[in-house]
Amino acid sequence: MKFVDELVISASGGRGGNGCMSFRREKFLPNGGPDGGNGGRGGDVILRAAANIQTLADFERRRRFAAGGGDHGQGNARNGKSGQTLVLPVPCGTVVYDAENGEGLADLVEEGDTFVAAMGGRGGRGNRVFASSLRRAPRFSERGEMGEERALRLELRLIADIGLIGLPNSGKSSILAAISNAAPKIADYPFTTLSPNLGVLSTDVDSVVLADIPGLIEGASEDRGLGLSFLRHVERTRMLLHVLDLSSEGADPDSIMREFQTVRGEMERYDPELGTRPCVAVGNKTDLCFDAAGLERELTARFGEFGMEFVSVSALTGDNIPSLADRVVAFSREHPRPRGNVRLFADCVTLSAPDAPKRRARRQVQIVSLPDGSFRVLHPQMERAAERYDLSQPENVARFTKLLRKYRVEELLHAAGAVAGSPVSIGHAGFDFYPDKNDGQRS
Ligand SMILES: Nc1nc2c(ncn2[C@@H]2O[C@H](COP(=O)(O)OP(=O)(O)OP(=O)(O)O)[C@@H](O)[C@H]2O)c(=O)[nH]1
Ligand SMILES: [Mg+2]
Repeated sequence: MKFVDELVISASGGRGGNGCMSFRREKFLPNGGPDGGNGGRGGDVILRAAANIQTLADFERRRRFAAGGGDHGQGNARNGKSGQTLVLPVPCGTVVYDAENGEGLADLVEEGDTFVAAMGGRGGRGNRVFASSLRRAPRFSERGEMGEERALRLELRLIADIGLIGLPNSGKSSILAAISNAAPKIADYPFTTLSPNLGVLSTDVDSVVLADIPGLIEGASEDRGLGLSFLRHVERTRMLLHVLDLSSEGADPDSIMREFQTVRGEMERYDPELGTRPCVAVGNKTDLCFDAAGLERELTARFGEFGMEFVSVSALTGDNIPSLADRVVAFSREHPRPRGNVRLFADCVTLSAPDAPKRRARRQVQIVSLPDGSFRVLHPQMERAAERYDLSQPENVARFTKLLRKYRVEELLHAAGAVAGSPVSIGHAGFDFYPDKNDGQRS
């Protein structure tokens, strides 16, 4: 399957169902009480990390996702059903950003990690709820809220313990195949690997995940070859295996060290932190070497000067592969993956925690005067109210007016220069400003 590791999707939560205005009507009960039910909550769009997915390719075909709307409330006190939640599986290691401002929102690392991409709207309340001893026959109900709408940028950063890096054709994929369960494509030309491969090396007790990425060449930081972007998939590893071809023509310790420095330089240009990551140099293709033992001795000494270990293997014959595998497993055991704090952003939520609307904070009303002489009232609560209150019902107009008074919108509009007849908008609702009557009147 095609490997895709970055894209933008849009998610919209379902609309809440409308509350119902209705009164009980029965044969011998002509003036029954209010019995309009509540609208159902709109469904959420949810991203959930799944271990069996390796790429974001599924999102290439479809990028817009909408959860189901809530059903409307009905008479006879019947509440509407909640809208269907839409769960979108993503690979482990998916980082979620707000596509508009670039803010990091969530990092879905472990299987089952969940993020609410777009919350469904609340259902409107039916008139039954508004009945009280003073108001026996409320003739109004609320409309459902719109669901949240968001554009999200998804970026995959694979989660692996060990990363394989090196020049093209050095044998990274061959080593991955030799020590793990992976069966990547292997061929004797550069850039055989075009997208990362993951492999699992299992032991009796634990398992180690290795990531093999496309080869790096000199100038990768100027986008030569396949560039450096695949390095993001080894950023989260805890150790690197730097694979070196010991058999290339004229290979001697000097040229091998130069090759090592080239790849390392490119990598550090991408992220200097990768240069400090524990790293084992792996000389490959010993079967083709004339004096493998001599080369090994010399390179062990040279890498030793850097404080690095050197291991030589042949991925083809399997020579010394078991000891490389042991080395990898031992490292992984000594440096277990930190749980919990590996996430880039902490606020992943799980579905089991009820996601109470978090948008309750009271904010100040802001009035914006527009060039066409109209005014816009900015205030989350009032905008939502304008959406909820079905203003074709006169009692709702009265309730809304009360809210305008509470927030002293009339005074604020005055101060902003509104005069009688100035058009005013709040959310989707439009009014003309008539300060002397009530606070505003629906146009
Ligand atoms: N003789 C010999 N050939 C090897 C050995 N390891 C790999 N090869 C060969 O070297 C070639 C390149 O191997 P790959 O594993 O595809 O190399 P790679 O580093 O993944 O290459 P890219 O994906 O292009 O970066 C293939 O033809 C392999 O069969 C080895 O130990 N001995
Ligand atoms: Mg390869």
